Amino acid sequence: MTTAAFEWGVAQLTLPGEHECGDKYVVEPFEGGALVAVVDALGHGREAARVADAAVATLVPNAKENLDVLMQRCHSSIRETRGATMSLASFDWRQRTMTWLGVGNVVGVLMRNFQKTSPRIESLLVRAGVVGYQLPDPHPLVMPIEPGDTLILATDGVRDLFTEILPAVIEPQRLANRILTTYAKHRDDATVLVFRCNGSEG
Ligand SMILES: [Mn+2]
Repeated sequence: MTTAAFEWGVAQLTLPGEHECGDKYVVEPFEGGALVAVVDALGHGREAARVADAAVATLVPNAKENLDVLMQRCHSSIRETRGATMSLASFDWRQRTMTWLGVGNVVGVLMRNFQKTSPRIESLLVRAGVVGYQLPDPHPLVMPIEPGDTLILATDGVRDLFTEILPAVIEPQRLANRILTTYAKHRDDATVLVFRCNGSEG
């Protein structure tokens, strides 16, 4: 999907034998920015899907909120469940920033615009914990972004070696497909979300 401000794509695989995927994602634009998130509920199947849905239902209507607030609200809304790992990114087009917060093992990689010099690929720090069970002190990180910068989020059903095929200057949906095809582990649900900034709301 493409808008003036961004372009994105997602590729997912459900664990064979299961009817529902326990990985869920959010791309929710709001005035001046967008929230991007990937949630991986522990385990798989229908029960995992319900937990991930509950987190998404908390994120979407509150997309403009600060990430520490969002993480705390998700923690409350899925308490007493198996819990989830999740990574959140909030883009601010005017400030040209991305704020990042990850708890658990949803990997985040920021691939810098190809015109720029190294480092082109930055791995985003995630904090140990399980949302809904054990939430670490959330310390969102704010980083500057440029048009063309690309965020990649991947759950642990994807081998994190995928950075070896980056940077690839292809449209986000094709990059998501390529990463999933090459790096899916096939023993868990797997999700790759690719989100590229275009820089303005037009
Ligand atoms: Mn997983």
